[in-house]
Parts: sequence; C-alpha cells; structure tokens
Amino acid sequence: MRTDTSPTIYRKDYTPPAYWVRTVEMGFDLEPSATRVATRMTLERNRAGRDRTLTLYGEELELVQIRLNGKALGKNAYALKDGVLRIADAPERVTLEIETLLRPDRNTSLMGLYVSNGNFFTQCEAEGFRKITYFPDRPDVMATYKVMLRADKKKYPVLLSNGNLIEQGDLGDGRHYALWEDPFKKPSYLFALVAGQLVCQEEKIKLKSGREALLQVWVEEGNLDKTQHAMDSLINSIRWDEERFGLELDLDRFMIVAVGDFNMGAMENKGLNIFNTKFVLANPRIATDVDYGNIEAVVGHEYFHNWTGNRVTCRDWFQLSLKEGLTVFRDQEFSADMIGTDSGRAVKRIDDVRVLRQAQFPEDAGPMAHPVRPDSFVEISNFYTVTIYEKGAEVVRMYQTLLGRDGFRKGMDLYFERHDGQAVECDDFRAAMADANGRDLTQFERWYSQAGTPRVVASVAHDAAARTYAITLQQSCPSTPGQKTKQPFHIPVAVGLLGQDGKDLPLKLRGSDLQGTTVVLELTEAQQTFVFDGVADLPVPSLLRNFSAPVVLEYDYRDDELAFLMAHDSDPFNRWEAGQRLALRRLLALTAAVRAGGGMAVDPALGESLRLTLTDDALDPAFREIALTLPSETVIAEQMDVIDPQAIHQARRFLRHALAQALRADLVDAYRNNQTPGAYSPDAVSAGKRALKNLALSYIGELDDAAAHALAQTQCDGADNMTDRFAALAALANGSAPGRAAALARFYQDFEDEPLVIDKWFSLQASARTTDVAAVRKLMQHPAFSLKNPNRARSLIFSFCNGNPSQFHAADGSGYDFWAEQVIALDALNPQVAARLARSLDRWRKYAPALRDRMRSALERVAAAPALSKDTKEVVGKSLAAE
Ligand code: B3K
Ligand code: ZN
Repeated sequence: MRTDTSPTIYRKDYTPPAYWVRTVEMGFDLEPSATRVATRMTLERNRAGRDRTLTLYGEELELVQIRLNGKALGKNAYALKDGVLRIADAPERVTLEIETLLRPDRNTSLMGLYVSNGNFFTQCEAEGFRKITYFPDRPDVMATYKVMLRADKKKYPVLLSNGNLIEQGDLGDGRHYALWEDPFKKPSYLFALVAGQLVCQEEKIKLKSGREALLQVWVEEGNLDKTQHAMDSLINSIRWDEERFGLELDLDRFMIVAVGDFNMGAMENKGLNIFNTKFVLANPRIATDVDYGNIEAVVGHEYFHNWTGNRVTCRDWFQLSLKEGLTVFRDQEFSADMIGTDSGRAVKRIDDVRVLRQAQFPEDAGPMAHPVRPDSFVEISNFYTVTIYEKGAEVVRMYQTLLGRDGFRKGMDLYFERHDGQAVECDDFRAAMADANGRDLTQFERWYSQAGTPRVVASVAHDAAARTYAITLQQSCPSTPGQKTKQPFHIPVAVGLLGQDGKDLPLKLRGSDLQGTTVVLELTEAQQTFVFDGVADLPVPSLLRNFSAPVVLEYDYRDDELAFLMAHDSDPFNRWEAGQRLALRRLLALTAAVRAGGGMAVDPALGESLRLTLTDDALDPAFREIALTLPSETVIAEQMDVIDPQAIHQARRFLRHALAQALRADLVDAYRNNQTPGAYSPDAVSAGKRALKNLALSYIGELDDAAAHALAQTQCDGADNMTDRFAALAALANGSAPGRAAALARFYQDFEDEPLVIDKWFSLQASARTTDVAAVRKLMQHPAFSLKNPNRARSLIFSFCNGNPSQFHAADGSGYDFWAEQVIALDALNPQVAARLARSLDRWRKYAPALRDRMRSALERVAAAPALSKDTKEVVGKSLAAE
C-alpha cells in the first residue's frame, strides 16, 4: 500500500506487542497466478500490557476471509487502513484463521512469495511475511510453524519449508503435498518456502555431540557441477562454530537453495537458507578466486546466523546490527581462520578494512549517516547498510580487542546463557560482554548511538634524557544529520614502537602492567597522553595496529618514516597502511596538479618502496598484491574538500602508468614467477599467486603497447580458469589492443548459458575506461539485458554509476540523467534495488558547483516522480535535505 506521507518510525516509540503468537499453521496451494494461503494462528494477550487491540500487518494481499475463534469477521469487526489490520477488544486467547490470495507471478519486488524461472521462493526479512498473510510481522513475536505445501507434482516436484519434513504424498489429482514442522520458535521474517524443479547435492555429517545431520545444496538442473564448494564451505562453517564458539547445529536437516532472482546476497531462514546463485555456484570455469572466497564467507555468514540472529534474535529492527554486525564479525574470523597463516589473516583484515573505507566511511560522512543502532527510519530495507554490517562488525571486533579472545568467548557464552530463545537489544550484548569480564563498558555504548567516523589525531614527544616517549591522542567526530555534537568514544588504539633497527621495542607503558611489543591504549577522553618509559632513541610509532578501531588516524609521518614502516613494521596491516598513506599523498598531489593545469611528475621514492615490496620473496604474493594496489578513486575523493572525478582519474592513471614504466622488468618477473601450473585450486596460496600475477598484468597493461597486448591476449586464449581469463579480458578491455572486441565477443559466446558469467561480462564493460553513457545505453539493448533481474541490473547499471566515476560524472550531466531514468524505472519494479541505486548521488554536495547543480536536478527529478516507493523517497529525500 503506497501512501503519500510514509511515517518515520522511532526507536523510542517501541512498545511490546499486545498479543503473542504461540503457534502458526499454514496451508499453501501454490499457483503462480493465484496462490491461496490459509493461516491458523493461536494468540495470547501479553499480560505485561493493557492493550487489547490485536494488530496485524498486510501488504498487497487479497483478504478472502478472517475468522476469530471460529466466527467469520464482517468488515465492521476490524479496521483495515494503510496495511494495518486492527481488531479491537479481542479476547485473551484467540485463534485466528485468515485466508489470503496472492499473485506470485506479478511480484517483481522479490519480497514475500515470488516466482523465479518458474519456481517459487520467499523472502521475508525484514517485512515480507506481511505480503503472504496478515500477521503481527515484527521480530519480537516468535512462534512455532507447521507448513503444508500443495502443488502440481510435475511442475513443482520439490516442496521445501523450514525445519523437518513430517509427511509427503500424492493428492491424486496430479498434485502432491509436503508437510513441514519447525521445532524452534521463530519470528516471521525467518519463514521460508521453496517449490519447483530443483536437484540437490547432499551429505550426512556427524556433529560434535554425535548427532547426525543431513546437509543439502539445492540448485536448478544442470548446476550440480557447481555445488561442491558451497557444500565444503557449509561443512567447514559447522566445524568452525563448534570449535571456536562451542555452538552446534540444532537441526537434523540444513538446506541451502540457490535462486537467480534475489535482492541481496542470501537469507538465513531457519534450516532453509536461500541464496543468490552468485554466492553458491562455483567451478573453475565460471568462478574467480574472489567468487570462491565470497561463497565461503556468505555460506558461513548465513550458517552463523543460526545462533546469532535465529536462536537469539532482534527485539526490533533498530537492533539489526545485533545480529548483522556480530555475524559479519564471525564470518570475517571464519574466513581468516580458513586461511590459517598470520599473513593470510592480515590480507583478509586489509580486505575488510578496504571495504569499510571505500563504502562505510563515505556513508558515515553523507546524508544517510546513521548510528550502528539507528534511532529512526522510514523504510527498514534502506538500513541494511555498510554501517549496520561492516561498522557493526568493527564494533564487535573492538570487544575482542579490549577483552581478548578468551574474554570475548566468555561474553558470548553468557549472551547465549541469558538470551537463548529471546528477542533482545544491542545493549544486552554489551551487558553480557561487560558482566562476563567484570568490565565497565558504559561509555562503549556511544559506538551504537553516535554516527560518524571518529578522527584521532596523534602527536608525540620524545625526551632522550628522561628516556620517555609520550603519545598524545585527541579525538573528535564530525556532525552527522540530527547529531551536531558528539561525546568521546571508548577507542582501543593498538600501538607499537619501532627502534632504529626496524625491530619492535619492548614496551613499558607508565601506570600499566601491559607487556609486549604491541599495547592497546584505551582512549576514553577528548585528549589523553600515554607515556612509555625506557625509550632511549627516537622510535617510529606504529599506530592503530591491525586497524584496532574504525577511525581515521592522523599522524604527521615524514615520507621516509612511511618507507621505513613499509619495510619493517611487524604489524602487516600497518606495513600495508604505510604504503597506502604514501601513495595517497602522491595521488592527492597529482590531482591538485591536474586541477591547477600543471604538469604531473612523480618522484622515484614511492616506486622504489613499492619495488622493495614487489620483489621481497619473504612476503606472501597475496600481501604483495594488496600492497601494490593503489587507493581507489573513491578513497581519494573522500580526502578532498571538493571532488573532481576527472582529475582524480587522470592522476591515478598517470601514477599507475609511471609505476608500470619504472617497475616493468620487476612486474614481468612477478608475472613469470607466480604462475600456477596444474589443476586449478582456489586455496589461498594459489589464489595469492594468481592475484599478484594478474596485478602485474594489469600494471603492464597500462603501457598499452604491443608486448602488453600480447601478454594479455595469450593469457586470455590459454586460461583454464575464470580468474585468469577474466583478468586477461579486463586488461584487454581497458586498453587499445587489436584483439579487444574479438575477445569480448568470444567471451560472450563461450558463456552465453552461464548467467553469472554474463553478469561479469556486462560489469567489465560498464566499468571500462572508454565506456560512456551512450555505450551503457547500447548495452541495455542487448538481448541478455534485463532490468528485472537484480544481478543483471547491478552488473550493468550499478557498475557504471558506482564503478566508473570519470564517465558517470561526465561534465554534461548525461550520467545523472541516465541515473534518474534508471532509478525511476527500477522503482516501479523493485523498490529495494531502486533505493540502492538512488544512493549513488549521496555525496553530491561535495562536487564542484557545475556537477553539483546537475546532480541536484537529477535528485529532484526522481523525488518528483509519481508513485515513488517509500524506499526511494526516503533516500532522495534525505539526500536533498541534509546539509
Ligand atoms: N539477513 C539477510 C538480509 C535481509 C535483507 C532484507 N532486505 C541477509 C544477511 O544479512 O545474512
Ligand atoms: Zn546477515
């Protein structure tokens, strides 16, 4: 139901439900154009409250009938307005029977029950269950479910829902049924059903307690050669949660189902996880090393939700990060442990921090900035953000940094001891961490309530005579919408000191018994000084080791100090960080030079430091790759008061070209020395070698000469795996090689039947340097393009708007016109996806006036579009409003 003024929902207005739902029984007669849903639920008045109004939510439903305690309710017996159905003065115990009629075939929003490639799927988080039946669709209402599915047996041979299969059989009329029961009570957002033509890979495993569990990965026919990695990842996830957190799978049966039309990555429905095919299907032919890593992470993430999210869930949607931040932290740790080595863990950490800086820092500085636990929203779907997920994970990580691994585990144990089977708040998690460790974490609450990225400015003073070294830390946090001033945060700042020989000094922090070569300083005031004793010679400080807090750490390093840290820091994160600081400095200077119309030049120092890293065989190839990757255009943009996308692009390209020239021989060596002959394996060591080899290829590609073209062409023609083939195609696509067009065409032909690879094909072209708006419009005419499929829309439109800044921000504003058109077109089909795209202009106020004005017009055009969803309206409204 669309109304003109969508209300803002406030956290402070939370009230417990007037009624609890105890049991839910549902019967589905599945037909694409008319699915009948009969629901019977038993409810009990909440004794804690005085409200006697039964409140149910429903959207886009045809209500066939509603019966209360056996009696049909006439239209006067309830009030139905704006998607809320209220029954006043209901009795203490209620049995409610509701029949609704749905049109899954017309459901393009992909929320509720929908059809994808002829099969039925559901998506209920956050508020999709109300598109299936009228229900108290809120996460604090938990019930047990029994679900009967009936459908044509030929068209829908497989019928799945949550929990255990109780019974199945024929109905005699060409239809069949399956009855499922979920023994665990759950909120409605974890309900799921799947019906259709699917096949599965299955495996039985023994759990730690000795119980047996059946694991299944369901896919469309023809995809069974792509499920092994997902299955392996699931088994590894189960083992890891048993080991690291003592948490066992609580079901006899655990299913993963892949679907090609899906709004996000995957969904943790109890016992029946539904996944975007992108995060299930893999074999060497179609998936890259990055895909393999993502699948492992997402399979882990959804599995880990079984405890953090499902067994203990959220009281209300403001607490979303309670399950998401915690579960992202858990999947990050899982992926790191799967690599196993210290340097592998560091590469994973760097990857995660890159995502944070690339996406979350800009969000925290823009119009949609919100605390990890927001205070208000219009549409909850807009709050599945990098702040809730990635910053939320950083907040959880800080507990571990402050309390240690064992202390963190104690906190987790207490959390489950107290709250298993409950719907709780972020504060409950913090209390468990504090109480289990006897720590006062009151101030730590500000990480949940205050938005914005804190800045920590460090300064140092060395007294050679007194042999002391003092580090002063000052913190501040910029204003964000609705939050002008901020209170100091409780920030763990891990530091080390490097002696002149490059080795860590043993640390003696005054007033503390902390020992070792890295100590965690706890910054709790606006300004604090920490003194180290016994420091005779001037050290180089290594600050915020392993990125111990999600802050911007400013310290006035000299170039030679950064080069020193790059070469010697024992903390691999900061070793990488030093290189990034140095490169960012050069990139900003070059950007300024472009803007001033002057010539660009780079001093050789950066190249020499990078050469040392590139050729240091003691370093893992994966680390060298990440160290040689320059800060992205978005990261550079965030450092500027006024963003000039063309200048940034030119500067970055110039630096890449200059480095390619300076390091050519070493890059060619790296290319040769990091081949991975033999059968493809996605393990971290092989993947690291491929990453470094392909980074070398991409740098060499900057030279755009015959030798570079030949190298890419040979790799493209001979590759036996997608990682190498795609890297080579990218190198060709970004240059002027004669074989460019033919390579793109052949790639399409070879993978025409693999939708996930065709997504890559679109995405590669969308972000190629020479692709302008006109070229994207042309690609939209390609028969394989469809706006309705979220993966496809993202692969072309999002990749262009978010991944090709210099073309998207064309001076004539054509990119913005295109953006507005696509947001409006998508909004009519799928508001969630449209609202994501709407965020591409978040930072419009930071651009030069000519671009800024054009962006504002485009935003206004979208805001004024008729029948706009509340999703998109909230995003563009906030963008235009914030100052
Ligand atoms: N919990 C789901 C996200 C649902 C998003 C709904 N708009 C996936 C996840 O975080 O695991
Ligand atoms: Zn999640």
